[in-house]
Amino acid sequence: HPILEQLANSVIIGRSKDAKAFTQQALDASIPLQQIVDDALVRAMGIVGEKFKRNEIFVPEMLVAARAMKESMILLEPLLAKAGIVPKYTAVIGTVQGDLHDIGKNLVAMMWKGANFRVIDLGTNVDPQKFIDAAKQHNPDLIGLSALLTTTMPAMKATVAALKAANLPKGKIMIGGAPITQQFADEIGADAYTADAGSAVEKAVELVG
Ligand code: B1M
Repeated sequence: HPILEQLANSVIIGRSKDAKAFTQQALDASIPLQQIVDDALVRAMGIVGEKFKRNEIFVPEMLVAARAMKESMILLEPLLAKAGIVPKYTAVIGTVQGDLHDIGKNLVAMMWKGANFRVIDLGTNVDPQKFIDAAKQHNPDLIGLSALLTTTMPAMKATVAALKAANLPKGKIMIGGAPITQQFADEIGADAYTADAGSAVEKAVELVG
């Protein structure tokens, strides 16, 4: 649909006002809610993730795209809730204990939302027990851990160990952050490592799908 095409484009280039206006137009044209979400928003954030991965855009562009998506979601969310349309998957995310960096974690969380995940963001400096409590409460399909400091990598290891020991019914563990590597993920038994927010969304869909 041409309106969805325009909505997707305004999200990709991060024009919040346009995103809001095209969302309203799509609603006025009676385009089904799920179609607006899937064909415009999820698709747009997928493209944004791809561009980011290929270094065609950088953090600021990604942030404005996420903000444009948020503007659209402000209009859609109450209608989606009323129609009983809920995100298919749930994710819990947080920055590990001792670590206060949250820009990368927030980007990953926003991209996951763009892929139609319900995201419970525990914030920064999250101790292992808090991850476990949240996992028990929300029964997530995916648990994301972020660490930006070499000194908080042991906290990440401890959190993964604690989550495994908690014997949760489900919940794949994804880790990331500047000092993290695939080798470290293998060492501590995380289910996945991704290097950037674009791959984090691709991998998330692959892990839970
Ligand atoms: Co800090 N800091 N910092 N800092 N800081 C770094 C990380 C550092 C590399 C700077 C340096 O010295 N060159 C260094 C770490 C050195 C090391 O450990 N080897 C460092 C240090 C030392 C510190 C302090 C200790 C400084 C001090 O007080 N002496 C202190 C620690 C505080 C603490 O956490 N306890 C500290 C504090 C801070 C600020 C508060 C000032 C601020 C954070 C603000 C905030 O986050 N709200 C800050 C910042 C901004 C940085 C730098 C400059 C930028 C980090 C960032 O946001 N990058 C950073 C240096 C640098 O990287 N250039 C630095 C942008 C962001 C989009 O990237 O977070 O890597 P990133 O996320 C990426 C990927 O890693 C991945 O996707 C994201 C998007 O592509 N990713 C995931 C991240 N999480 C993921 C999770 C996933 C998957 C992918 O799955 C769940």
